[in-house]
Amino acid sequence: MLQPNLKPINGRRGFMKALGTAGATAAFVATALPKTAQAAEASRPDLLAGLTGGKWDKTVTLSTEGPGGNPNWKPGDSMKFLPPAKIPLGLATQQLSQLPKDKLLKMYAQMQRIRRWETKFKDLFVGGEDDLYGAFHTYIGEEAIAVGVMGSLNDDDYIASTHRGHGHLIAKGGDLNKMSAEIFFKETGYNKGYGGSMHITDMSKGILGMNGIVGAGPYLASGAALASQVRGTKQVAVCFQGDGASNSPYFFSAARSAVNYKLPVIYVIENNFQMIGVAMSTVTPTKYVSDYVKGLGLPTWVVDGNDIAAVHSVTAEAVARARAGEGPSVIEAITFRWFDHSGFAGAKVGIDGAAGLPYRSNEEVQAWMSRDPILRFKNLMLELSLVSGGDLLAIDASTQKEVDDSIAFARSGKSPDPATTAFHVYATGKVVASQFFNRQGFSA
Ligand SMILES: Cc1ncc(C[n+]2csc(CCOP(=O)(O)OP(=O)(O)O)c2C)c(N)n1
Repeated sequence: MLQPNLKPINGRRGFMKALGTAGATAAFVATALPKTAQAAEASRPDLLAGLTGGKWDKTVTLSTEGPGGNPNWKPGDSMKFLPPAKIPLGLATQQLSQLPKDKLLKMYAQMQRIRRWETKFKDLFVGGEDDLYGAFHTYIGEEAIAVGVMGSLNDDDYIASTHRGHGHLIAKGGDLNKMSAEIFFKETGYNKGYGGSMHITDMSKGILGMNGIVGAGPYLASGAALASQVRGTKQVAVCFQGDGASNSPYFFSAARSAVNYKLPVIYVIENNFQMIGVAMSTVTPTKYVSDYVKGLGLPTWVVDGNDIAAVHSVTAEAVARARAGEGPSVIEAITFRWFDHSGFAGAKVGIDGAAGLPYRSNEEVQAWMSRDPILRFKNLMLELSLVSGGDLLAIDASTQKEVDDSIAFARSGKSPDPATTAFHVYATGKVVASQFFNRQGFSA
């Protein structure tokens, strides 16, 4: 379990000052962040070399502020928090090390797919060679949460995703070709080129959809959990939700009903400290976001979201409870996103992390990047001799090829015919009703 070193935190004043002095143009300041991207594996060890005894061996001041509500905090103070450089050995790593090797490699591959697919799109958006447009919220830096959670789910379990959902989709088995084609708005895409990043859905894989409505997920996942309970299928539903979404009243009311009905649902709060450019602690009166629902009497766990072993382990416990009919639980995973909220301000081709954003410092971004969830997982597996370096390199190459192939697939697709604009938008009442009644064993 993660026990951050809670210290008094910055108030609104410090945050507004940061906003005011940095200004929007600072988003494009030349970056001092490590040159990684395709050469990631080569350059990251250099970054990490400074971790032992170097300046990153201590916590850094977060301009975006950590979990709030500490009774000791005074406006203007700052809070220091950073997870350890290495995944700590303990129960969670023991459990992880007992997984079959092919499962560990699959989890690593899923993390690489997320990282490399989004990095590819970052380079394409920033490079400007393609006619790419629309929102694109990166998940890079948060991969251990989606993959750790999915590692404890079955294929037919449900997930409700968010606007920042590429990682959830990929971890649940989303098709990279169809995802890429959708970003290019091609008719070969998941939404036939009419949805873009934020509406990708794949019911065949239990993916209830990415969703641009912040706070909608708790109801969607709770509804799926109710359906599972009614049908007696033992499927579990997971709701991924940001710290911002967890401030929505929908979260509380969904969790309350889930407790009442003992629904098999798990709310996974991805606490990356930021809601667009607003510091989480400026609107969160409690120490952790998950504290909001503690009074309902359901389990709430806080874990290091960059530690795949911790996420996987706690999810396994939550899933076991849910399948046993013991009801819902909440996992709050502490993490950080490497890029801007949406789009690529401060990002460059071939470089990881966005620099010069007005609401957080480069130092902070770099410190979090040195806690790269993929590198930590990789180092753990090598340290425990669970896999070989060759296994991992082969996955790096094959996932990169999948990503590149998906871009070629997307480019080769056709844009949708405008005459089809109103297709696939509405279902007739009859179709919907017959689907419902058939499922219930009635005829329409
Ligand atoms: C109902 C609703 N209100 C406001 C927005 C605008 N909006 C988009 S993302 C966002 C912040 C979300 O923050 P969080 O839930 O913490 O997720 P994160 O982006 O940090 O992953 C907001 C307010 C929206 N999309 N939907």
